[in-house]
Amino acid sequence: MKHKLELIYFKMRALAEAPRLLFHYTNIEYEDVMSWDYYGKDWSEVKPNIPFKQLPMLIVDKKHEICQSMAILTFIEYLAGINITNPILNAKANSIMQSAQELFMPLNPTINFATGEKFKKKREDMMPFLISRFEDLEKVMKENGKKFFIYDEPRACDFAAFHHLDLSKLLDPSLIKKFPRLEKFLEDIMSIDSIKQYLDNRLELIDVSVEPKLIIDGVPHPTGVKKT
Ligand SMILES: N[C@@H](CCC(=O)N[C@@H](CS)C(=O)NCC(=O)O)C(=O)O
Repeated sequence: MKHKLELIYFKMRALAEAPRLLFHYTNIEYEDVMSWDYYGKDWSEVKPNIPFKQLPMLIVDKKHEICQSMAILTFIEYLAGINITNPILNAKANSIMQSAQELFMPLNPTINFATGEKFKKKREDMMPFLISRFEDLEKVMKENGKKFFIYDEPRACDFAAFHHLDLSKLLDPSLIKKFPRLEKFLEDIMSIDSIKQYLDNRLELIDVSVEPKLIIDGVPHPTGVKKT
């Protein structure tokens, strides 16, 4: 059964990214919609009525509101029929997804919003955590001996990990280079045709650490939750 799928989000490169990657990988049609375009109102007015008061949210058939990016990812896996049915492997995939997701804070807000000295201080403060988590992820990947975290084909957990590892390049491009197996993982994801196509065409994030903006229809817009 084909559903109408609308992914509601803001002007930032953060938690909608893994669902977008998975939609493209699974070739499932969906629409990206900014919160203000969907609701015709400022986020401050919309927020109190959203199930968990944050985005991304996937609206299914104009009826079902699915919040939480990991729930959205799992839903897409089911829709595509690529959900992991082996309970052990599924649990392992979930632990990878959650461990990747924990990189969200403070990595994503720093890349999307921090500037100047604040950016540098946040980068310095988070580095020990990033290094430790990257080490953990690299170790899991080496131990599993597959091309991706679980199988030789990617699943939701891979796209969650990809997003945060890829974003780290905008924080400090030298960090990922210390983890050759993770770098190879990123290359393998990026070389999938549908993913390459998506990455080549996604909204460009510019002026990170200076005055971050997304280029929308050729026009730079400051990142954030407000219509500009
Ligand atoms: N656990 C949630 C976190 C969602 C989240 O932090 N959303 C942020 C943007 S990335 C948000 O809605 N910010 C606006 C607000 O909190 O008012 C998820 O994984 O989806």
